[in-house]
Amino acid sequence: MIELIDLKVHGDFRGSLVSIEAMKSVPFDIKRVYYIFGNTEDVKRGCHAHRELKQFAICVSGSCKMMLDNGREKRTFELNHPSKGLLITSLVWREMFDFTPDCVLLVLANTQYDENDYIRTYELFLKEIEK
Ligand code: T46
Repeated sequence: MIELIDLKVHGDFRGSLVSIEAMKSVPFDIKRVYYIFGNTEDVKRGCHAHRELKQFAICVSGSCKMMLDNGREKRTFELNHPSKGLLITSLVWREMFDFTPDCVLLVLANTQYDENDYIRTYELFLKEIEK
């Protein structure tokens, strides 16, 4: 499942606040949070899929693009506002690129880090989605 979700912004004269709650704003329990920043110009990240992992990605500063491929269809999303989150469930190939220098990509995940959950080649990804 891939879904771009608009998060509620609590704004007033002081500024804005976005809250993300497990099992409410995102349909999973949050076990891990990581963020990506300071990317080299023209770099591509990701280039893998996950067997089980569910994630929710938000660009809390700057912007980047994320190409998502479920083996049948490829879609590219631009994450360019802290109120937009991209829900990505298992077996989706992802590539991130066009990071602005100020980009901070925050990712919430439903499991702890597990290298065995990664599918690192596109050929293996296509085999696993056919199972
Ligand atoms: C994903 C995209 C959106 C850890 O030690 N713990 C962690 O929780 C993570 C995510 C990474 N690492 C280590 C593993 C590597 O030595 O950090 C290093 C860089 O990770 P990676 O090359 O996997 O980073 P990206 O940007 O290609 O991919 C990351 C996530 O790994 C991945 O789950 O979907 O962001």
